[in-house]
Amino acid sequence: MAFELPALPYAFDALEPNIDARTMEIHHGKHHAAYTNNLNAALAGTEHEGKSIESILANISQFSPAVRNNGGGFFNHNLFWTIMSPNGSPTPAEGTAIHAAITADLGGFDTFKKDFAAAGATRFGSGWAWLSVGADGKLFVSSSPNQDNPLMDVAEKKGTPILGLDVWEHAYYLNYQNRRPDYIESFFNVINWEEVNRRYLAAK
Ligand code: MN3
Repeated sequence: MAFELPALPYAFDALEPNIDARTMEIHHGKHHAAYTNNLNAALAGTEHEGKSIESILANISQFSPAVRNNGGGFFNHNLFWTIMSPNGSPTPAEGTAIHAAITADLGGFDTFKKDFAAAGATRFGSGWAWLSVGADGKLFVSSSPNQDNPLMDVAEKKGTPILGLDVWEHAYYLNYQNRRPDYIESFFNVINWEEVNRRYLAAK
């Protein structure tokens, strides 16, 4: 079974004005599609064909750069589309598990937002900012280069990512040009905290 590009769960223009329709169309239809196709091509005819993406990422040090880059790209964008929503909100609802965990593990929402934004803004070149659940069950913020992520055995900080932000220029350059911090600020308007909370509970 080859990996398939998932449909976007909303229209290309649904996240306007925070993320513009043209960026979403190219990002999903070209970039994510290419990662998916290239991952399938890299696995075709090998013993790893048919394995889950999670099991491949957990042992990524044993794979080729093509599988690392495209497998990461496939997984990361699958996550990215689901944790955004046109009905998103800047903060998680009080009373939710993720709200309580951000307070308990990360010193409160404002500290989390500052640390997460800094992780994205200071990632040199291309990469991702992450909010993840560690093996100890606690939340942590990190960033990774290229299409790496915290599920990979090569990650500096390993865990289950529940929120990710793509800070590659292809994710924001049409609308924000070099203003990555403005893109990061706008991202906080469209976070689907219900989905992040669901992923948090599943990862625990
Ligand atoms: Mn991308």
